[in-house]
Amino acid sequence: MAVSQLSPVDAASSDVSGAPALDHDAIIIGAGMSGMYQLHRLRELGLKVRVFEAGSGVGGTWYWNRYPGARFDSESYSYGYSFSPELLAEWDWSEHFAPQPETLRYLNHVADRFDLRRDMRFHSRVTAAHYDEALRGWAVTLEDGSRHTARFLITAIGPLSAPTLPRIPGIESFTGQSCHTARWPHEPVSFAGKRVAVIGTGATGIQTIQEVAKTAATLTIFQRTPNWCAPLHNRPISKDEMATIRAGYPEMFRRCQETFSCFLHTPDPRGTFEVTEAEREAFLEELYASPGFGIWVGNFRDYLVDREANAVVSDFVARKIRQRVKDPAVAEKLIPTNHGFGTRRVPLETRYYEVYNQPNVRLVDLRETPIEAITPAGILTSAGEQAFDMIIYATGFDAITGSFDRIDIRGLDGVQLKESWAGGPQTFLGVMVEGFPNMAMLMGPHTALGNIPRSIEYNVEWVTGLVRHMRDHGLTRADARPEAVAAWTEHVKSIGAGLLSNEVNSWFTGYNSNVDGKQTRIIARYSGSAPDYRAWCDAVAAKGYPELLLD
Ligand code: NA7
Repeated sequence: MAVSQLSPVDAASSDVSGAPALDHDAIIIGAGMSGMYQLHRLRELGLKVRVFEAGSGVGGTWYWNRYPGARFDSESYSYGYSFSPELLAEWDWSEHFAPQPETLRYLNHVADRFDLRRDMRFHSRVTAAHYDEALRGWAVTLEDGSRHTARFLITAIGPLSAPTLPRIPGIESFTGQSCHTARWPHEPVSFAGKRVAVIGTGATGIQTIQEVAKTAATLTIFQRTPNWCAPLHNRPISKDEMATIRAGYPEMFRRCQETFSCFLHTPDPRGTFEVTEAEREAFLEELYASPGFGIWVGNFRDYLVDREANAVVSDFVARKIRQRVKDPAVAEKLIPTNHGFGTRRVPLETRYYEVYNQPNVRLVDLRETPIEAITPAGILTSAGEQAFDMIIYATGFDAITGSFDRIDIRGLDGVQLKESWAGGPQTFLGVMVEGFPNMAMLMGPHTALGNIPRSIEYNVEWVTGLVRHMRDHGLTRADARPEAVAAWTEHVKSIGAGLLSNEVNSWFTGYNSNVDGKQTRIIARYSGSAPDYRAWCDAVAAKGYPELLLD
């Protein structure tokens, strides 16, 4: 079927039914990993697609997060696209956990290879997207005021793309250099001879700190809440090893489809107390010595729901921190006390704890001495002022719903998405929202995140399948039925019941101390298994989408 039968993009002013013409079949917001792949798939269907991207290039997360030390915490080869055998055949990863510049190169290579840029517009931040029933489509407004219409609106805006600065008085007054990690300059930044402050000790802060500590004259780390970190154990990939990895791709991607969160690691079938103490200790030692997320997502099957089991794992990691940090008082400050291991995203590190043994590094515990202000010269805590040449804000994101909140998205009757999600997101499969016809979310709230590229590919395939179904049946409007949204939202809630991570303030639970209205925890993610998630979605498609109102 030709494009014009799906939507009247070729018509001068109106289609055969008299409806006003649309500029595009689909508008995708964002040229990160999900937007790139969605563009590719929809173009294969013959659709006219436009991607709007705020940045100057492709890559999304890997475009924006160029801070020092940024890299994969998942095995590189499991974190690329799997859809193209040619792409898999031609791309070599240089490290088991690739650094950001390599990943950005990879995504640029993908954009070149599939000629994606010709349908992308950069420097084009979307400020508003309004559904228009007369169009049976969306009108998208850019920062420059221009307006663009399409049948489908596909958000590929990322769960971690709306950076948040701390709400500290005087933040604008600082006269040195300062930067949020997700807005890092494109030019190289030198720390040599500089007095550097880092605020924030999440996964980003940890990667930044271990890098900056190598060259800064002094590095002062402002920590509000310590996180449980574990060793990354990165190493280069030799040519021979890459050949072996390549030969094993089909098997590896099959494994990713079977594991709980699509990672190469998956929970150990044993319960924490089903083994002897010696076996437990040996297993934890093995995990601590192994690369990647194994210690987090490949640990005993019950430790993320059973408090006692969790305490055992936490105690093991606490002992490691005490062994690695020479000053016992500093070690205690680095050991979390308000949440157990694995209940927040576990930052992976390379000699992070050893940084605190360096003479040029100092830890400031904000629970003891809170920041009172940023001053022109530096940072004022309750213990006094310290001068800096540079302040790095590794203070995280308004996660999962934040990127939606920053666009004025309105559905039927002008209802604003932000308003309708004020009490927490309500979705169908994390993809559709009732009252927002023809809008599909990639990596939206209530989807299975896990190994994100794997989840992206599945999400994109599902959305592509829906668009294909509509094209094949001459349908121009899809909305989620309210009962389907209620049932899915309830399912997401019930599946998260009992998870210790849902009792903790973190981006997993949509908590952000720096954003108004985000100081309550919500169920933001689908926390069941990825195979279960796919089974739900596949069943919907196989039945012909009865949960959607299609016409
Ligand atoms: P995170 O994990 O949300 O970490 C943000 C850090 O910044 C965390 O340590 C926060 O402490 C700290 N923070 C935030 N606001 C403040 C203020 N106002 N004062 C002091 N400290 C503050 O974000 P990341 O960028 O590290 O990681 C996000 C994800 O990106 C990561 O999990 C990966 O999946 C990739 P808090 O814990 O709130 O006390």
